[in-house]
Amino acid sequence: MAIEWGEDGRAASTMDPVRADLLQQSLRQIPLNLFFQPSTSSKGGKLPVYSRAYLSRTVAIVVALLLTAVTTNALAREFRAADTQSEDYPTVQALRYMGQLIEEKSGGRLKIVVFHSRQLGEEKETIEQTRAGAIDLNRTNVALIGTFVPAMNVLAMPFLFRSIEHLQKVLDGPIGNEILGSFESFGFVGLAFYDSGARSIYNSVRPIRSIADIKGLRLRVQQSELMSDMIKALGAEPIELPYGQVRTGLATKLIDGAENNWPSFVTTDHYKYAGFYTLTEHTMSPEVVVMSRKAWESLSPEDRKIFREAALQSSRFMRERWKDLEERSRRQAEAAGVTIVTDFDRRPFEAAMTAIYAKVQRDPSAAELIERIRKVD
Ligand code: GTR
Repeated sequence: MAIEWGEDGRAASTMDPVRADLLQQSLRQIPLNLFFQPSTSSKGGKLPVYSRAYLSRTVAIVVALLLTAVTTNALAREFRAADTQSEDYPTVQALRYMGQLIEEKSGGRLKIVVFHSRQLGEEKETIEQTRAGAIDLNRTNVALIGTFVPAMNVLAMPFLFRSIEHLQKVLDGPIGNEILGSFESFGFVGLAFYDSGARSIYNSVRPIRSIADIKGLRLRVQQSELMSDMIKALGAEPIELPYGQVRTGLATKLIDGAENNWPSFVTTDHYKYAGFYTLTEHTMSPEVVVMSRKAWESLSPEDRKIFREAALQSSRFMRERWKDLEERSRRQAEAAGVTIVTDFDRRPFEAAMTAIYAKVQRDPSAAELIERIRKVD
């Protein structure tokens, strides 16, 4: 009997439960097959007789199969990673790159399978599943995971970072490390931050040049109380929708607009429905790669090191691709006729955020973190 191998070269028992079951069934069939072994000494209605050599060969095969199954199972492991973005988006590419590094460094024992384009569900659901341990890794935006890990909301605060350089300095330094370290009590392990540029407001109704132009617009926000509060404070009506429903929302006029960075605005086709993009750059909420604590606890200290290093390297990989994509996306939107408003009065936008800060700063640790971030120059 031949061992059944998966497409990726692993024994069937390390694959999904259906395949493992198939292997077990075939193992169970071996002794039964003995009764049908043609034997020269078995004639007429007599019971078959087996040679010692035949029996010991069969036992050896069974033992070898079981050993292969057990050892491969103990060593090789596949981790499921979720990302809402499409296959060619840099976050997905970066996760795949992380997977390659992990596979190489572990000699093929550890692999990552990336489920992009919301294959495992919308972002909020996948975060819940990651916390529960049903998904091993997740690349999410901090605004979404802020509902579960409060320090993440701080990174999504409007007008907190003075520039992308300021943001990067914070994330690459001790504060970034500390924040990544704060995930554990919430069921996650923070591995690395990914770039996401700045988010700006776009809509299909009118160019926004002043805060008055926003009044009354129905603007989609991520499923985040902070983001809803922010849009409300600007005088618009926030509509919380999962990422995958925004395009239809714009096409059917359920919403007038939304807010996002250049690559998301373009790769999702939102730019085809919302022709006015104002460079509000109201938040620079980065992306974060987290692992479920359950998966993390199952790793040896050496394997944890492999994951951490690979995540860090993938974040550099991501950074190299991001700037270029941002620029290309902006040019694509411009070429398609999107009006880009750069001359708008920013101060009233910032002033409108006072109540948001007051609410978040009620938590002393958030207040302290905001202060420390502001002091980084
Ligand atoms: C993108 C981000 C996604 C998702 C999306 C959204 O910039 O990469 O993870 O949060 O925004 O607006 O839902």
